[in-house]
Amino acid sequence: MRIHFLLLWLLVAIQLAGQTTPDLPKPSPAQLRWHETEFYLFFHFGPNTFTNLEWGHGTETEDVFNPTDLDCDQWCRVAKQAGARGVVITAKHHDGFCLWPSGYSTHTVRESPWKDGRGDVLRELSEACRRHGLKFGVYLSPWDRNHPQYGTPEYNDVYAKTLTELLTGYGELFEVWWDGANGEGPNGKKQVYDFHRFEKLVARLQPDAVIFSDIGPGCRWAGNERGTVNETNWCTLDTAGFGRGATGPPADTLQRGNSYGANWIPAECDVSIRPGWFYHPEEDEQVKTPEQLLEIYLKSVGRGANLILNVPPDRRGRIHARDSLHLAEFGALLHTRFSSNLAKDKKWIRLFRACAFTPRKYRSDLNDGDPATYQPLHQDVAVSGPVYREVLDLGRKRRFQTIVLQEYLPEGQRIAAFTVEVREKGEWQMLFQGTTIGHKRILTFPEVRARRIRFTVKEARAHPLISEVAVY
Ligand code: FUL
Repeated sequence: MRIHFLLLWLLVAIQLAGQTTPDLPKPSPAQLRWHETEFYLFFHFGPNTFTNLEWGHGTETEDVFNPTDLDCDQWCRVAKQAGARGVVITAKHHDGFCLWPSGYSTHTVRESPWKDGRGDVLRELSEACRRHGLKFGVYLSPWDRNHPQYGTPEYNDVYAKTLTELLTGYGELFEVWWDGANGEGPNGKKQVYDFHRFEKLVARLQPDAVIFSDIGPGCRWAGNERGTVNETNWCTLDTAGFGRGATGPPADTLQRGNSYGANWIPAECDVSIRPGWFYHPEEDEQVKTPEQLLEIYLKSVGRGANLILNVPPDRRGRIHARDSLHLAEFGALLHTRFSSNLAKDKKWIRLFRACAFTPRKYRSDLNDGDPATYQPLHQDVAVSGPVYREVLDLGRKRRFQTIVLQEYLPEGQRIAAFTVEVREKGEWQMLFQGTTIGHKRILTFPEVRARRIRFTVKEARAHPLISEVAVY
C-alpha cells in the first residue's frame, strides 16, 4: 500500500516537474522598461569640449567651461528626430568637473563663468527631457583626476554623496552609467571603489534606474565601442570573479553574454557619431552618415541589445548642424523602413496532418502590434525533436526585405536557434537561419516576394514565447 502511494506521488511529482518552467534568469521590471527604451543618445560635454581633449587632466581651470549658447531643448529635438527615447549625460567625466553645482567638489559649473556660476546643465537637460518626453540618465565617472580625496577610502564617501545629489535632485533616472576607465598608470593613485554601496544607493533612491557597467548589475557593456553586439546575444551573464574595467569579463563574452549565464545583464552598445567622444572642430567632416548609423542600429537594437549613440554638443552648447542633419536623416530612414507592417492583423495557418486540405486559420497575439501580449509557439510533434513552428499568411504575395521578431522576455530568454522560410513554387525555401532573438531581432535580406512565411524554433531553453512578428 505504502509503495503504491509512493509510486503515485513520484508520478505526480514527475508530471509537475515537466510542466513548470525551468528556473531561467528573468529581467526585473526596471530592466524590462530599459529593454523597451532601445535607443538613446549620449552627451559628452564638459571642459574637454573647450580644451579639445578626450581625457582632461583634472587641472583645467574652471573658467574654460563657458558655453555661449547652451540649448538643451535643441539637444532633445535632435534626439526625438533621430527616434531616440532617452538621453544620458556625462555629469562628471574623468577630469572631475561637475556639470551641476555639487556640494562635494570645488571644480563645478558654480566656479565657472557660465551664467555667472549660477548655471546647472543637469537641471536644464532633465527639464528639457521632461518637456520632450525623453528619459534621462547620468554618467558619473568613478575615476576622478581632480578630487583631492581620490585614491583614499574617503573618496567613496564623496562619490556616494555626489551620486546621491544626482539620484535625488533631477527627477526620475532610467540609467546610471559607470565606465571602467582608469588611466593612472603604474605609479598612479589606486582607488578601491565601494561599488556595492553605490549599487544599494541607486536601488534605494531610484529603483527604476538600471546600472550600466562591464558587469551590470542592470546592463552590461557590449565589449567594444563600435556600437555592435554579436549575432548570438544572450541577456544572461556570469559575473562571479569579475570586476569592472581591467578585471571585467573578456570582450568576446561581453559581445555574446553567457548562454546559460546566472544573471540577467543584457548588452548595451556604445558608439560615438564622431571619432571622439567629446566635440572637436577638426572632426566636423567625420560625422557618421545616416546609412552608417542604420547599419549600427541593425547590429545593436536589431540583435537584441540597446544602443547608446554619443552626439557631443559643441562649444556653443548646441549640437552641430552636421550631426543634427545626419540624425534627422537616420530617423527618417528608420521611419520609412518600419512604417508599414505587412503582418499586422494577418492570419496564421496550421496544417493538420489528418486534414491537410483544410488548414485552420486563426488570429494571434503574435502580430497584434502589442509586445506585452505573447503566444507560445505550436509544438509540431510530426517533426522529430522538439520543433515549434507557426505559419503566417500575408493573404497574397507581398514584397518584403525585413522581418522583426520579439521574444516575450518576462519569462526569460529561451530561443537558441530559429529559421524563417518562405513558400515558393510549392516548397519551403530557407530565408534566414539565426540563433538568439531576445528583446528584438531585425532580419534583413534582399527583397523577396511571397505569401506564406514559416517560423521554426529548433532549440530553446524552454517553450518558446514570441510577443511580436512584423514584416516590412
Ligand atoms: C570610457 C571613457 O574613458 C571615454 O572617455 C568615454 O567616456 C567612454 C564612453 O567611456 O570609459
